[in-house]
Amino acid sequence: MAFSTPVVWSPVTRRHDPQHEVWVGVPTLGTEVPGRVDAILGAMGEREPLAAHPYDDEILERVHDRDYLAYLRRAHETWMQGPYAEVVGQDRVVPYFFPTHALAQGMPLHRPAAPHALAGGYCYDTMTLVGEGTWEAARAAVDVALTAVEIVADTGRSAYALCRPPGHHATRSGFGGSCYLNNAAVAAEGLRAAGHERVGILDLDAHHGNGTQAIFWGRDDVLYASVHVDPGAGWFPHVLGYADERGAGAGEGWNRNIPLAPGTGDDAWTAAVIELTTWLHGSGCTGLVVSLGVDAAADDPESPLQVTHDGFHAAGGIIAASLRPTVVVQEGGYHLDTLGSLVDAFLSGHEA
Ligand code: SP5
Ligand code: ZN
Repeated sequence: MAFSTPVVWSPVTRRHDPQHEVWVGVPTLGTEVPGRVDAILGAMGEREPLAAHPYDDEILERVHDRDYLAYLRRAHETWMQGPYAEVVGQDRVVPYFFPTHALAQGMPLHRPAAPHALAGGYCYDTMTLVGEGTWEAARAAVDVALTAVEIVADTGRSAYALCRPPGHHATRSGFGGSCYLNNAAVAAEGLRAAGHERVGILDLDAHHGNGTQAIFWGRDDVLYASVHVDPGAGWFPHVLGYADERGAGAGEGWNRNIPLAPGTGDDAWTAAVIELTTWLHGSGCTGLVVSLGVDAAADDPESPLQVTHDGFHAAGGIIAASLRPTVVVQEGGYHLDTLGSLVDAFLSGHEA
């Protein structure tokens, strides 16, 4: 092994324990569990684990609206002032009312007074519950990402941010898809602040990173490129992630999506990784953030893609050969038995 990637983590990320995801109206067992942290740490071998340092909100506020951050920081406390735990046994924030365009029809809406109505203005699905330690864990994951950025800026070599909860579905002002704060977007802004004028984000998670795409949609200084399962085949995030989404305004042409059919395996997936990496490199990016979800793996319960350990190993190598330094940020990946070895496969390919 030529190089051993530093692994940045925080024990505070274990404090988010959503227990359930409400899917089609029914509480199902949560998939984005605290044990994911330990499954990954346990597979890191000789790599050095480093505890995250605390950072202020300066970079975080470049990514998320202040109003959103203020809401999320207090969301669980506010919820617990309502009667929900007592009346129905619900001690986690779950929206039930969504002020969509179909409701508003262009009229100005008032801010809802009730916490159970307020939640739907920020959370766009019913699967992303906010509990006691959610804010602390999500905020710690941001520190994990920023510490990895600092290592990359100091050493010029790659670092791995073991972020949890994941982030790529979080928009400037909203959460969903098990994501609250967009760690990869924060890492990209961190690289910009460290002097990289143009940064690429390569999203390998099985699901399209609609939040990251939204954050940089109108910008030409952070490019977003994603390979994922085709939302048009019925997969989350359903309404975004199509190939015709190319950005707008200054961002026009600086967003790329490659949706793949369910069942797609290593060959077509790694070909997409090559295409997107080549595009980011050719577009003048000098720093890279990889949104490393490993839920595209064949055995993952949340996606129908069929990528293997060899595929992730190859992706790590493709990226290392083309565009460095890289901040690797953990996103999804839900099969606890293989989660760690899939991350190890990517990092080993990146180090070779
Ligand atoms: C970061 C990430 O990978 N987020 C994935 C969000 C996709 N979730 C959609 C879940 C669809 C239904 N799954 C049923 C699970 C039952 N517990
Ligand atoms: Zn995913």
